[in-house]
Amino acid sequence: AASGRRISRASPRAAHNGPRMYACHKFRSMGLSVRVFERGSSVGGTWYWNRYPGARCDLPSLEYSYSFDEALQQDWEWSEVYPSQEELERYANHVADRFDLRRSISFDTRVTSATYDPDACRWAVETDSGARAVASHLILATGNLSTPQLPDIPGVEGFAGRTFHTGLWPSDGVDFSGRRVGVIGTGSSGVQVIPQVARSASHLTVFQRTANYSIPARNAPLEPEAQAAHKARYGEIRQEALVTPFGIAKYGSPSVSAFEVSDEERQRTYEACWEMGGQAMLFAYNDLLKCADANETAARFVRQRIREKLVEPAVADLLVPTDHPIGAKRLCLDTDYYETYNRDNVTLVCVKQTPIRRIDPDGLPAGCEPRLLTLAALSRHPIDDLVLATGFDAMTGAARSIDIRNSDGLSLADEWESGPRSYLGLMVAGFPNMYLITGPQSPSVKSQMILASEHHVDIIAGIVQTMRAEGHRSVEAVAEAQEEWVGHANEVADATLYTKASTWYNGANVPGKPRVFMPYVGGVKAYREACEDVEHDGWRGFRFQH
Ligand code: NA7
Repeated sequence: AASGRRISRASPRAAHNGPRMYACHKFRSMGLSVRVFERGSSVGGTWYWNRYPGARCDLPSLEYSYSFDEALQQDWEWSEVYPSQEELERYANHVADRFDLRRSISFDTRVTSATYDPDACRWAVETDSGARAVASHLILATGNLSTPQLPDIPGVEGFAGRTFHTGLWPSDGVDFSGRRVGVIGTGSSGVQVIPQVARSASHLTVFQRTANYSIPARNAPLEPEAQAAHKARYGEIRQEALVTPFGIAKYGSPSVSAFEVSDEERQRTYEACWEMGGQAMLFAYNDLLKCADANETAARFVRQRIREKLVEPAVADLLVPTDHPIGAKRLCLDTDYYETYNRDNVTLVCVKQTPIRRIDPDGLPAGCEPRLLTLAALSRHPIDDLVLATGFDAMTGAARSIDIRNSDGLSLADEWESGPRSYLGLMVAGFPNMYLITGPQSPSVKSQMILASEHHVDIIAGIVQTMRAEGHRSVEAVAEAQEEWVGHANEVADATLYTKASTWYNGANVPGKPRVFMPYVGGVKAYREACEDVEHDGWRGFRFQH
């Protein structure tokens, strides 16, 4: 049992490993010399760090996996419809071994700085282990949800008990038996960890700021016949995924508005989506994330279903989300989340109107006058262990934490001070030979991450091939092309309901972070077409130099 990782605002950065492993494989196969720096002690990235009980991907296993190697996708057998952290970590280790990737990876190594030398057209990279590297191409595969965010609550670092952030979970697990545990945060991580902790803790107190919509995941064993049928047409299904809005074949591309059908038909559709579980609800109609009235039809349905799960109406009043459109915050998938609040060892404390002002070392979150609502009519609870399910400095946190400087001495952190700007989420004007994987203004977190990462690695490989063939030493995004793309990405986002909630998509969860909507939400299909056009136009918007 872990004694608890010391959590501080300078805690290590986690990063998503998917793109780095494929990049390593791809670039080595092109005859390039590759060096990967990895903060963790092994592969897995997100699935190495987020090992809290209940951690599970909210996309189907057969889709959330590499497509680059047909033998790999045929050989690997998934055991469940939605992959657990443990299975994803095993998969990552399998891929690392199968493609002999470890020899190119320096583990336990954090990149501290990268400086561009314009004469040599090279990046000089330094790390906290003293290892250095010089590279013609620098790829920031630093992840979108890789910098754990501590809540902005005084005292959180001085808490005398054990503190755990879901995104930095101890590798040897945590035993909560007989402990009084507090969880802050009810996003995807909180919704997954809360039912698990409730089972072993003597008492669990959940501090909720914003009630979220959560849908039953309906995870189940993956039947061998279903897996075989999927694999028989794996290639086709991958292609189908690429022409859907979010790169997920399972949910298809809705073509009908919520108001093009009768009330009865819409109700039947929502019932079917609820029974199917997962993210299906958001893909029922094509205007659910564009039209507030359409969205409300789905939101109303889900609110009612949530209410039905709760024994105590007063608890339901707090858990039913009312202040944002469904899907504007990442839709959560759960197993027994709401049912957990029917347990008599669980207390829900709403801290929206009365935020936690301070955490005392002895574990009494002070300052809030909580409306304690519980079946057991419990009052305030001392806490032995604190679980922070408080999310991440998303999409830019990891890249901005590295001291990356271009030839003018300008840092990427300064360049992005008023919000990130990039060309296609792939390059930043003024930073030659430096590439992003699933960067801001690309579909990234609004798509299936593994396919999105492979797509970006393939594009970078195409750029590098062009440079080799034509004898170029540097490539850079053209500032005007970047501005045009950022303008388009903002326009697309403004036409949706995503901007109607405070989320990590728009930086609202990090005090002082500029409010810029970061992912591209024009859809995977449109994005891929835009990238293809750019390539067919001789890499329009990229400037190559000898
Ligand atoms: P999220 O979705 O950012 O959730 C963080 C949660 O922590 C959310 O409920 C926040 O409330 C809450 N929070 C943050 N700070 C505080 C304070 N000071 N007081 C109370 N509550 C607080 O992170 P997750 O790790 O759950 O999920 C991130 C993504 O990973 C997810 O979307 C999936 O894509 C996978 P808020 O909503 O801001 O009011």
